[in-house]
Amino acid sequence: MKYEEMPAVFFAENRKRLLPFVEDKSLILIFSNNQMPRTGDQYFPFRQNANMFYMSGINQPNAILAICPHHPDPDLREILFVEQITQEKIIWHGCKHTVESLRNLSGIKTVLWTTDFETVLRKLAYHVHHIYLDVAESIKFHSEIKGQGSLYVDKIKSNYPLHYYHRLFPLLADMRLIKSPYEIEQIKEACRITEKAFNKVLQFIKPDLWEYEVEAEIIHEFIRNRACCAFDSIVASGKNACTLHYVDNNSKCKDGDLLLLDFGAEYGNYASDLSRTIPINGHFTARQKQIYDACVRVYEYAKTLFVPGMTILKVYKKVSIVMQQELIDLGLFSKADLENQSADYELMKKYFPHNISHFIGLDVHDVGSTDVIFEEGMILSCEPGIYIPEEQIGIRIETTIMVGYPPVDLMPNIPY
Ligand SMILES: [Mn+2]
Repeated sequence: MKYEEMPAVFFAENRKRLLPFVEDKSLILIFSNNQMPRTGDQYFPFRQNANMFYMSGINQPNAILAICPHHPDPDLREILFVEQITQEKIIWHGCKHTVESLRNLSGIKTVLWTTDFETVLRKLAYHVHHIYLDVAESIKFHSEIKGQGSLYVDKIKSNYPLHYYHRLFPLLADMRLIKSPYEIEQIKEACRITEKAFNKVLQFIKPDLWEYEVEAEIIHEFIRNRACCAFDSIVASGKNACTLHYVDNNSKCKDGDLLLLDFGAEYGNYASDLSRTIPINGHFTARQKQIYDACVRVYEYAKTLFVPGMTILKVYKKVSIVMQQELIDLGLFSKADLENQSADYELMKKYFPHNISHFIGLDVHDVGSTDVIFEEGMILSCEPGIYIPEEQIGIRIETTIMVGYPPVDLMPNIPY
């Protein structure tokens, strides 16, 4: 790995912290993400299942973590199954890990081959009543492709039909909400790298560049800082900024237009998320400045709301009141229009159609729903935007922020 590994004690603590939340006589199973085949003999770049990384630090496919806290054999209480390290694999791929280095990385003493999993599983299952399986869950996202855990579910359930089965995902999701000091350091590093890339863009940007040239500057800066993209970078000039997830990045940056950038470095599997909107020629028009300043006022107000006790939903409601007034002042609708709208926020959503925030962590849209009550150490985005397609203007300002009294902007030096 290019980045600094996190200490094994972090992963060991996570495993320990889970135990009070599971039944007595339990077995917990977490699976690596699969390699996703491309065509020919290639795979898409591998990215670990966030839960597997969180509990083991292991960044490779075909690995399984088994935790069986009350097993009579102490050597079987924590087991890491990994793909067998063979001489042939070493010739092709090098010796990325030894059994010893995997032990040091994860803090797990017992490292076995994944091919031994079914045999060992019998020894584990015999001593437990409950089996917790990690299957990815999301309110907003569903994939037809079966990932990691779900491929094992049917087989394990049919081999052990009389055990009690439980969802592991919600337990780990709750744990992942509050970031440990180790995680905060990783995210801060991701933010610092994002800042470097933005400063590069500020020096680089001028009329007639292509959006992909700007994107290339960002990626260049990420890689030379041992990071990658936490998500596909949005480099959207002019009217492209009104397409919220514009990632084509293949238009020319025109003199007089604005450029909306939404990107973030991922460092050691931890994400950051930044949006800035800049004038391509260095100068705002009067109207651009008027809309930009409105967005800045909403942004600065919104940032103060990331305090314990709030929720994303509560932040959204408070921000909406301020945003609605700004949109009225920009002449986009009137107070009377607002009183007559048929549904809450209907008019505002025309110009600010997305949410104000999401959790950030091992995934850029991390675990945590809009009704989770904020506690210190939670990390989120703060991202108001104003999009006016008829004026070909889209503006978003976003930072990565940590809940606290007062909230801590983790990108304090990035200008806006
Ligand atoms: Mn975001």
